[in-house]
Amino acid sequence: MTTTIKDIRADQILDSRGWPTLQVEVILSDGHSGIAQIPAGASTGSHEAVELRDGDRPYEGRSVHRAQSLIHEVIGPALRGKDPSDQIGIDEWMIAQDGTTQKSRWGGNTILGVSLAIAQASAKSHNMPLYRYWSGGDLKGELPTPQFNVINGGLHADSGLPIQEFLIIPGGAATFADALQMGAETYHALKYRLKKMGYRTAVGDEGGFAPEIETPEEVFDILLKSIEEAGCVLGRDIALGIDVAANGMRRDAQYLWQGRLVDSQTLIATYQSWISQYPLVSVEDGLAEDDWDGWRQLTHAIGSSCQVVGDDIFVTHKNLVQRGISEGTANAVLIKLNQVGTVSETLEVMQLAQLTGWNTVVSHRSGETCDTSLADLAVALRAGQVKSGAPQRGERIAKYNQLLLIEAHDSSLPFAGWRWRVK
Ligand code: 2PG
Ligand code: MG
Repeated sequence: MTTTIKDIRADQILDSRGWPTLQVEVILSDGHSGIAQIPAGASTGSHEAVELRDGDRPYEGRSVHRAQSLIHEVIGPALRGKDPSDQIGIDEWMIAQDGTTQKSRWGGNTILGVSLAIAQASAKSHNMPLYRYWSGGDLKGELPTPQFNVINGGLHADSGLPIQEFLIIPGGAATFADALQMGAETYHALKYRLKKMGYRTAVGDEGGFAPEIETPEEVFDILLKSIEEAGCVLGRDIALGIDVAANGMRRDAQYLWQGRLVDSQTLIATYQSWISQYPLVSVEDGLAEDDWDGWRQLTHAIGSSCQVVGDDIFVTHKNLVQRGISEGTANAVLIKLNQVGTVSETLEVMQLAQLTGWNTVVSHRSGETCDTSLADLAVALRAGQVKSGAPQRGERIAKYNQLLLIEAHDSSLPFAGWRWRVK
């Protein structure tokens, strides 16, 4: 007897920032079920799938009871009896029923909740871990290199630092477990160093420290020392990355950078000078989402020695990534399931980027849950890299622990290591 969807249940839970979000559970006729919990961003791209929130209820209008009712009254009943392994068919049906370009009628959170819970349930029904189900049942996965966000600024902390994320990337590790150890030991060394220097060690939304350090250069210097203090060799074991999240600094055609208005060229020159001074190998959202010409110049200027990652500019959307590929806008794309709003569209974008030779970085959101699907996604699609905050805070660690356990239980999977040239 073929397995079918028997019921779909939605609940309102809280995310890591204490705001409401959705949990969706799909129950199958064979008794298996799958659960998805949906994250939320703070520094969002304007073309992301729109979240459906109540607007006029408690939690400052952020409740998701409308999404919950939609699932109970419309989506669940319509999908009852459908084959859960038909991910594409079900996702396409929801996209068509929503009928808007940014999923604003049903909500990207509603649609992703159903889409992801269906994948979880179907994997269970196939008696496979999710990463194996998503890789088509064979063993072609790979453990990703983590990017740990150890210093938070921008919209994720009130440190005053203009850059949202300072990342350490242990691409020289031999295994994911080694990479996690290097990341965690550096994180601890960083904490002792910050304390010794008189900075506070309170953390931001993604678990990175949020000290009131004046300039990015001082942060780089502190990071380099902490990496050495943790016994790692710079450039060989660990290199640096940043997520500037430049949308937040955009002022008309310029950028507000350390108290003054500057143009794209100034920022590009700044990144170039950092690359020549520090082992900086990845720059995410160095410019704003509407600055396509600037992005092309940025990639031309630094793309041969540095990973140029597009997040807000591409929002995990096929058309925008396609445009980026044709125009030479970047050489890597950040992948967030809830930016586009379905599993099948996310898989399609990853495959498109990889076919072109772009790097892919599977990412969490600043508002998270303990859902670990993104770890499985990174393994299954051989993303090469994953970004899930600091090695601290339960909702961030849940993803890293999932990767640790996948590696421990499946010794056939290789570790990605560096995916680009490191100077
Ligand atoms: C980013 C993400 C995750 P947010 O900009 O890359 O770190 O932040 O979820 O706030 O968009
Ligand atoms: Mg980003």
